[in-house]
Amino acid sequence: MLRYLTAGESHAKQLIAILDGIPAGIKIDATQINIELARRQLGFGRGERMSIEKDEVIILSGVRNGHTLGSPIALSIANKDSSIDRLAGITRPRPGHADLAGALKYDHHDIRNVLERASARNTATTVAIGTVAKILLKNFSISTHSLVTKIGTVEAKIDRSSYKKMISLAEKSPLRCPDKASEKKMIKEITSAKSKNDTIGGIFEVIALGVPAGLGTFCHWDKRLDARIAFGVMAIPAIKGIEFGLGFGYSDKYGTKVHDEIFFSKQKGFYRKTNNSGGFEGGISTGEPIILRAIMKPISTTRNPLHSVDIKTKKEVLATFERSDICAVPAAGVVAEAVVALEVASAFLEKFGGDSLKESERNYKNYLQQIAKF
Ligand code: EPS
Repeated sequence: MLRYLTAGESHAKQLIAILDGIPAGIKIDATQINIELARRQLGFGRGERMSIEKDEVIILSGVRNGHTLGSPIALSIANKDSSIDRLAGITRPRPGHADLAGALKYDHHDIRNVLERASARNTATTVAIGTVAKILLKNFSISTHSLVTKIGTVEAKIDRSSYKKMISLAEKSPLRCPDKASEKKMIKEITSAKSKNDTIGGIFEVIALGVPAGLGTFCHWDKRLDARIAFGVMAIPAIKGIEFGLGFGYSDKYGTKVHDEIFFSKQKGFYRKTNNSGGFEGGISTGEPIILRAIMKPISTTRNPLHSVDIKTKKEVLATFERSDICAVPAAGVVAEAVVALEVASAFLEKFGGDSLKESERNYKNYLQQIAKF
């Protein structure tokens, strides 16, 4: 099982993460993590902070001569903007942000003490540890990817005939959108939100390929893998909803029209021709790709501020404007890839053992043989 903790404020010296449970013997280097950190910083609609920071990880422990030791892996990312002690206090909470609820909860009379940790800046650490999970999964040909399917009112028309093509088109797009025509309209949508001093949200999709049947279980609520993934994705700032496969689309269709019928061939073993389940039945992976979509609300820091109340004077005011993004949906997709990798890797290690890579490989190979002979 994987466990992790993160620490760090948006403008503190460092962001820190400790990841426990990664097997010994996995080849790893900082460059791989830095590539993922850079992907998180991209996306049309990001704010000024992204041009200040160039996120780079330092591997502090758990790795020797480029290989994991099986001990906890500690990572740090330095903030170039580490002005936390010089930043002015804030008393005008932003609707939609953690500002007011956090101030009430912690008895903070300066909202800066809340927003510094509530900031989505912390997702850089999620991506860093998620990349370690991705590297582990790569040894077993399992990968996680993301793309943007909707920004504001613009919905992409996605050709789903090839995952490989979809993913490579998304990777080349500034909005992580595989449909060029919609990408243009999405850019317009974001530009228009910006010109109105507003922000805009959207929907991203995460796809996990190569996940074997049998991860997670129906036996306990907290062992259902789809539920664990949903927890992780909902914990990304600004995420308001998630669906797997056909998701909310199940509501208006007959059962006979939506359940993924079962087939068998000598080469493929058991397989499905559809994947409405999004890769899960009974909280267990089916062996089909895991497909989920999540909705990110518009960023709550708006240049055109909303009605609020000063927490000191109790007078009606306009909310504080803090430097922020206009749209961060593509970045949220990259963060969700990391979260899904962490949850899949965790369930994978629970099933196949996780002290050394060789041990997991041996157990995985045996399991695949068991399935092939079933
Ligand atoms: C972010 C860093 C933050 C914001 C944004 C995401 O940096 P700063 O507050 O210095 O501009 O740009 O954070 C939020 C959207 C938020 O709600 O806090 C990052 O690294 O992703």
